Amino acid sequence: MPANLPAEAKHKWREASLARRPEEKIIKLQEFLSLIPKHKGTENLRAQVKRKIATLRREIAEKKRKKAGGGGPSFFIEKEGDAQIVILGSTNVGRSSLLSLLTNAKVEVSNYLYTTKEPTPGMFQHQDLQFQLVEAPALMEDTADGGAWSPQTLTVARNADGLLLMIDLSKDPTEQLHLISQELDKARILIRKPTARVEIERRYMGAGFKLIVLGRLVDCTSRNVEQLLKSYGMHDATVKIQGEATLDDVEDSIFEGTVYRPAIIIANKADFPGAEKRIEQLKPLAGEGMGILPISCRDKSGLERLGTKIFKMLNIIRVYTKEPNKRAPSKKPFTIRKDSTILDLAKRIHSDFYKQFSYAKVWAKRLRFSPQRVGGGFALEDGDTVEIHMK
Ligand SMILES: Nc1nc2c(ncn2[C@@H]2O[C@H](COP(=O)(O)OP(=O)(O)OP(=O)(O)O)[C@@H](O)[C@H]2O)c(=O)[nH]1
Ligand SMILES: [Mg+2]
Repeated sequence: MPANLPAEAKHKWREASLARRPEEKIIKLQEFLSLIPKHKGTENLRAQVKRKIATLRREIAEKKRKKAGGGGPSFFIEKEGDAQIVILGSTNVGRSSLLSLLTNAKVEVSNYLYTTKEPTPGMFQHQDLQFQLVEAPALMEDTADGGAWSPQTLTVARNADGLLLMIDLSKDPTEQLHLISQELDKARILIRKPTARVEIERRYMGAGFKLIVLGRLVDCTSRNVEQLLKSYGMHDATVKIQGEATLDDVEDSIFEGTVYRPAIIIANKADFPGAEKRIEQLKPLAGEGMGILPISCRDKSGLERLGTKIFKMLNIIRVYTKEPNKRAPSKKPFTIRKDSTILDLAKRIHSDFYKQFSYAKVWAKRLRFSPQRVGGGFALEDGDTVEIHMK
């Protein structure tokens, strides 16, 4: 709950957000940090600003290194395939073992602690989909606060499309899950769907302030939201609110704080005696909606279910497109958010398809006959084949 910053601090934040060069931004952020009153209510915000400064420092260091032509660990893993999934967990839980079983990545599996020191990607083929798995360096106490190789570990998690939270069943799972939750919490990465979503889009100077409330404001009025943003110097912005949002949620999003990443718990080393009891222990901790997949990298058990679990977690569907004059649909599917319509798909393919959309033909098992001629509002499902016709 960052609320009630002094005007001076808000002003400094504004300067920091306008700073272009990272070096300059760091200075402004440090000044901002010194102006935030120190109490429980600003704890998260202060941690977040410190992390931002640490990230910027890394970026500068990486740029310098690249300029000098040096190699070394990369901080950011370019997304490839249909989704990027980051494997998070304490050291020695078996992250490298999983990565090397499922992908061609060359990683070292060892009984030594902290073997993996940089984010390492590999491609995992699931049916006709490709999931890029990234092993993040081990999480440890206070990773979010800048210890050891952080914030690298949590930055890769933040950029991911989904997370695998890996637990070692040869040890007490409660502590392990607690550590992961705590560090994700500090890094403002939610693994449960938030009730509210606030998007703030800066607009060009003079464009004015626009508030779009698709959900509901809980403890404030539109006027309060406008005042809050203006107190941060944001006079030209579009604010979109979905779900039920409090004024704190809005303020939070000014700092680009919270992101939501879907997650599954991977309970590894299920071959250990007593593993079953520990899985039972995990269940209430994971809570509703969070899947737990017991696996053993040693016995190679449970792995066959991972692809489907990831696919479900991502909340996406596959749609195959066909050109009107071709017989076969594309081999490679489009992946698109569940509950998308034909028009959403058209938009994804090309803006022309969207603008000049006329009708579509759909081949689908659930239809009584295929192809069927449908309009733009037709709801897509996994496995549908679509042929779009333009005006
Ligand atoms: N019994 C058993 N041992 C496993 C299993 N999976 C991994 N191990 C062992 O656990 C140790 C650590 O495995 P890694 O895959 O290197 O672990 P990591 O999480 O990548 O660890 P760091 O990168 O060092 O932080 C190795 O000795 C593995 O052989 C499993 O399912 N069962
Ligand atoms: Mg490793």
